Amino acid sequence: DEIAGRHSYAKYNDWDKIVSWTEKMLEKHPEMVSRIKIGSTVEDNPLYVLKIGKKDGERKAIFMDCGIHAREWISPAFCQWFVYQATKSYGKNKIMTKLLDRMNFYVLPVFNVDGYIWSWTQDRMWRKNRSRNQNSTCIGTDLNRNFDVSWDSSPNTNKPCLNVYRGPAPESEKETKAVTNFIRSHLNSIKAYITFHSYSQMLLIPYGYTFKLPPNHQDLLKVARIATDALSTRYETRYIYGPIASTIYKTSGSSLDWVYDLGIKHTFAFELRDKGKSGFLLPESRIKPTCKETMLSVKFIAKYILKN
Ligand code: ING
Ligand code: ZN
Repeated sequence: DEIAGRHSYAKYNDWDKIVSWTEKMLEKHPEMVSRIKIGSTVEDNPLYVLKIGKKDGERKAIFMDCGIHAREWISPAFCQWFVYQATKSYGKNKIMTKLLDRMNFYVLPVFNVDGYIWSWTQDRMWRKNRSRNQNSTCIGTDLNRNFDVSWDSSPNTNKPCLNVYRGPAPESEKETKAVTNFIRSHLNSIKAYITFHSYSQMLLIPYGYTFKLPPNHQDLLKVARIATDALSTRYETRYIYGPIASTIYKTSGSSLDWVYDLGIKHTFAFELRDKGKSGFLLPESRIKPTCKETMLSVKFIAKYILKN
């Protein structure tokens, strides 16, 4: 409405604006966009995945999620930008046309909806979801420690008051369950998984729960190298890349490791801008540049997936 202002790709948009934006995308591109409700949150908000691409027949697909952590606002901004650019450049940009003719993108623009709302209304630095914990007044589970992969193996994730609390059990959270059910039921088509975080300027590959390297490490490393090279061509933004454990820190129960061990052998996590100057409070003036350079990287990964 007038007072609250309109959706903008150059601004951070609250949850209500993102929901109406999904509706606008459906109306604008009915032949290319569909919206799938994959579940709901603790506070009964819908979890929407946008499916982008041709609707007939089964195609290779890439699953992307944004906003698993509430305060990382640049991440949902990128998912919105991706859907906008992809649909807008279909039939105009050769590469995007080819990608959308031959594959589908499943885009979850906000994974942690309740947390995202909380970061807008109560606590800008909120990270976790908003579920109640037994025997504790502290709220929330870190959804990126809640996946059923080496769950609870790092000792610092077992207390409800911690920012990286793993939850009471693997997939205990409705948000995690919705995503894992969706990915499990689309295992035939999903060939790659990309998850977007901020901040640090990194492109991460498996594993986080171990220093061991996966069998296709060399391939993943090569893709990450070329993808970060592509990203830097636009504004010379420097990204480092490598396995989660040795590049950022050891983690257990992350979505990336879980998807990888499920059998989807191309999984990537972006830590978007910046390197700490503004951190989670990345100014709105940086949204478009960040999205534009990241798009180059994601397009490269998609081309690679299509070929291989
Ligand atoms: N960083 C991520 C975190 O969950 C990460 C790093 C990404 C770990 C992907 C495992 C997998 O801690 C932030 N900033 O959230
Ligand atoms: Zn994060």
